[in-house]
Amino acid sequence: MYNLVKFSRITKRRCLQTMFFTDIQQRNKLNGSSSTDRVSAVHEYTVFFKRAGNTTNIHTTSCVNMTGSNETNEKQRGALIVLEGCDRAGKTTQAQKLIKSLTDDGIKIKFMRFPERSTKIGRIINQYLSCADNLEDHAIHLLFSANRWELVAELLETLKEGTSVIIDRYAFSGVVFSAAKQGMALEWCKQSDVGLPKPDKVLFLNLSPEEARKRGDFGQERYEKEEIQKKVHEYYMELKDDSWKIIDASKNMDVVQEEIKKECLQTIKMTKQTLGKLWVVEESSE
Ligand code: NYM
Ligand code: MG
Repeated sequence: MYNLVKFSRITKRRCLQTMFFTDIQQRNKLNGSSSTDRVSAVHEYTVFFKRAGNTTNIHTTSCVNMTGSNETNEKQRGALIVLEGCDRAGKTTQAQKLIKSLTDDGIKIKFMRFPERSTKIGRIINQYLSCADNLEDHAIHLLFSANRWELVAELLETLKEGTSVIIDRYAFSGVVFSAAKQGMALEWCKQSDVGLPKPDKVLFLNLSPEEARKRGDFGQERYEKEEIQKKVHEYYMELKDDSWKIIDASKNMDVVQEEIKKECLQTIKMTKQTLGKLWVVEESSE
């Protein structure tokens, strides 16, 4: 119960204190004794973690334990790999080839994509993207984010059972496409996705606007315009960190596929048991 908390140090502490407070109140009610105050709850909380020798650890984890503390026979979790890029970079084609090729090699793999248009929220997003409906910029941003959160349980379950997941677009798309709009700050756009499972690897299919233009006209969906794509590209570059690998998507399709597959295999091989949380700052001490 207490090993999954991975917010900021202060949020974690408050959250645990509240859990203790509720537990103690519940216990007192059952015992017929008087209700406790918050100070006593905080005291019990401190004593509990000191006794468990866990005071430092509880404040430093910024990850999800995928196995549970009592299991001796740990099952290796699957890797979480995300494909990102501007529209027309070839993500969907590459993802489909990749899934087939990894499955043929006997690797347990599942494909997911965002937006996932089949859910209730996804249907609203689809209406918005196809310009059949209009929504306020912040509101649609939060719906894109909600569409990821509604599938987190399924994602974690899949990883836990040892299947790797390849996702076509994730929170990075959520941030960059919204931030490209007037009055939408990048930092604000990140907030609703803070704490999502952090990908082990982000493969960014990089294609310049000039190369994208050579691939023919954009589609009819919202955002499929060169000026927007340029801004989207700039914001992507602001988001990238050490977990990103930039792949030159202008190369021949098979060459790109080979590079993507190599990165995936390496990521699957190197995957550690703990899974990070997106944009949660790691705390090193209390
Ligand atoms: N998009 C995608 C967003 O604006 N926010 C998001 O959170 C996500 C996941 O939807 N132009 C945009 C990027 C794309 C569009 O994506 C649909 P696709 O991969 O063409 O279905
Ligand atoms: Mg598209």
